Amino acid sequence: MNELEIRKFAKNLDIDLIGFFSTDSLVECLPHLEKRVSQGFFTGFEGGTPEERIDYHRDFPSAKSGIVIGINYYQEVKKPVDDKSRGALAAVAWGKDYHLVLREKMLLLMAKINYELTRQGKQTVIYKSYVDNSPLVDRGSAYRAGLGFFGKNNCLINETLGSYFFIGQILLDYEIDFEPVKPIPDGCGDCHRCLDACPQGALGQGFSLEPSRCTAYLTQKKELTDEEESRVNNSLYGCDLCQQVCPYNRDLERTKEKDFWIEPETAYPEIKEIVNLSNKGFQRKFGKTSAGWRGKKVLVRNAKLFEKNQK
Ligand code: B12
Repeated sequence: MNELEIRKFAKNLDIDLIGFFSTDSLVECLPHLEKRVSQGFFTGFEGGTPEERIDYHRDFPSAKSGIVIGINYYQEVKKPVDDKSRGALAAVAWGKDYHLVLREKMLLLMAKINYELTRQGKQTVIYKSYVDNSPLVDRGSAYRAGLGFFGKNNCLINETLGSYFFIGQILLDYEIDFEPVKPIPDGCGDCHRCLDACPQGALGQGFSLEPSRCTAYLTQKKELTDEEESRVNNSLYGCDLCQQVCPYNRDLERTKEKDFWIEPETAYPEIKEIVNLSNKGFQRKFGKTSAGWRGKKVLVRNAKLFEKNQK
């Protein structure tokens, strides 16, 4: 099967970006991964050593090629103007958990591919799909497949979708017929808006991220030092500051994925409501979002820090 056929299937499934990659080790990312380890800039969420992270065959020894998808999650949601004290959930946590949304897209895509192969009297393909749930470097695979370039804010940036897209990858026991692309070189030039916008300077000189200064990380970290507590800002979960100022994120189209659509009152919840969340209330409000994975305790802690940091 060739890439054109697969691209058509993807379009019918409202998959915004798709690319293909060889499963040779992701050596182009190795120096960057090693540098992060030597600087102590890892979060514990990544899993695996740099060598393990670039090896597609570690988890799937018979992998012969890969597909990577990108799903737009951009929408403009303004903070409600009222007399309530409200915190912010980053867009990563708006609507249904993206892990579930992307896994379903990949499942449907693979079902279509296998249906088509069966129709042609060919053998079906064995595969494994991943979204943020393995040591594999999702941005690295998407970069190799030409979905975007690495920005100074660390995000993978696409010329059309900016950086507000999630990444999912599929390893297949099958050789897809595709034309390898040349990865896109730097697109940031002299721009340093994201470096200036980060209140704690977590991005340094760019293409790097110091977790203990990154609000997105701190809102997910279980134990915080006093200094880290003061850096949580008004975020209840995640942080979008370094994306919001990026020129590639201007005038973007709203995501077609209705499961991500959200009301302003939900995107910017009342702090009082979070502080007083019951277990049931937490499950109802956050159980199906990506902000649910660290549990109620962390979210309530962030709401309390919001109150403390306001004083
Ligand atoms: C750990 C993690 C985090 C950590 C650390 C983030 C970081 N920058 O390292 C924390 C909790 C802070 C975090 C925050 C966010 N995350 Co996160 N995170 C991950 C995770 C699990 C691993 C990332 C990782 O390996 N980091 C370590 C560094 C070494 O790797 P990297 O960020 O991919 O960076 C590469 C570049 O720096 C690269 N590089 C730099 N320059 C150059 C130049 C060249 C030529 C090359 C080849 C490579 C290169 O080298 C690195 C290795 O490839 C991935 C899922 C996955 N399994 O891949 C999601 C992932 C990266 N996160 C994602 C998202 C959406 C976010 C947030 C926007 C969420 C939010 N609003 O809070 C923020 C963005 C923060 C930021 N500015 O990066 C998306 C990114 C989508 C995109 N378009 O870029 C991912 C891919 C999840 C997904 N499957 O969609 N995240």
